[in-house]
Amino acid sequence: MTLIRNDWTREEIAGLFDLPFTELLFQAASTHRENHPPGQVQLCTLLSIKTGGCPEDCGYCSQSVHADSGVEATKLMDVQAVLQSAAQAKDHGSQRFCMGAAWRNPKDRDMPAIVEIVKGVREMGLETCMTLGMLTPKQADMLAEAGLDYYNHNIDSSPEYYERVISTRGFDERIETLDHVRNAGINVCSGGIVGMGETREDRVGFVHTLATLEAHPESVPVNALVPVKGTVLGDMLADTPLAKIDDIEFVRTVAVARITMPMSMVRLSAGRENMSEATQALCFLAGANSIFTGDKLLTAPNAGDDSDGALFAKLGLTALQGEEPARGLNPACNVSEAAE
Ligand code: SAM
Ligand code: DTB
Ligand code: SF4
Repeated sequence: MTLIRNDWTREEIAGLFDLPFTELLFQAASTHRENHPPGQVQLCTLLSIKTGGCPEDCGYCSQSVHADSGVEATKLMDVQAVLQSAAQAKDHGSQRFCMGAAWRNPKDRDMPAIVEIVKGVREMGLETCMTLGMLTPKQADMLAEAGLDYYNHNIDSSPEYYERVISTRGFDERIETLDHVRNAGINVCSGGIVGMGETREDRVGFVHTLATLEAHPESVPVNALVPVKGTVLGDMLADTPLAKIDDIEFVRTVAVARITMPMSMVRLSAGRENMSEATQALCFLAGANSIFTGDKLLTAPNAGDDSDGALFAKLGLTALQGEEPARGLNPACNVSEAAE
């Protein structure tokens, strides 16, 4: 097993990004093989359980009230309707069911329904993941008690670039919620978005933040910005197409995440719809071992089961089976425990 470190310096991470591409990929693929079954990719399904009308001003998001994206606001879905969707996801071969709500934070009055959903989805034998915005320690404890396996809360970018994309909350508040999730004993899912107009240095700072957390997130989603018309970043990208992230630079980010966080599941998340098969194949080689399946993410279209099935067949990839650590901290991601 590879040594787990959380003392990476920015210089070291910048050095990885700077490696000749084939050397970087070789290192990332080697790290991947040492720690994960190569050729197996975890399938996750996303469901938006509360869409739109979010008071936050994240410049990339179609669900912000500050965006003019045409996404309609809905109330929190009925528990039974969520469970029905989860059952479908399971039938389609998903291992993990991820539920997202367009909230700054859940209100205490929402928690009983959320708890019921977590319990119901878990009873079906699916891993559960939720992303509901900022949590109080008490809310994190309630989710833990309900049996939530993962909580997704992205840091999105470097601390410096974060404040250029979002003004209604700070980077430190993101880290605070991650602490509450960790302290409650829920596995942490945290990553970000590449292609928001950030620099290479910001991508270094983004990976550096995650790789120097006391324990690495068990899941690290790497999203490519899905440019949505009516959002600040979607419109910026439409006006300046050259700002679109270069495919090779995207693959480099995946590779550096894999090398610095060897045990984590690195998820090739949003943006696959606009990615060639060859770029996705390079991401799998670079150590991505999880994807979202189905034809929809939260509000944006996704590649869809048919094209994913064809891609997996072409690449000889199979769905990850078998047990991941069911619940609680993955000791392998924890620097102090891994060193023992
Ligand atoms: N409201 C909660 C929050 O912000 O934590 C949960 C939902 S939010 C939609 C979950 C994540 O989706 C964001 O943190 C962001 O990383 C990602 N995301 C949202 N819009 C995106 C887009 N247009 N392209 C890529 N990723 C996006
Ligand atoms: C994550 O990092 N990516 C997913 C999940 N966590 C919740 C969300 C992607 C959202 C893409 C844009 C949309 O569907 O609106
Ligand atoms: Fe709201 Fe989350 Fe979208 Fe930000 S990313 S506007 S917090 S739903």
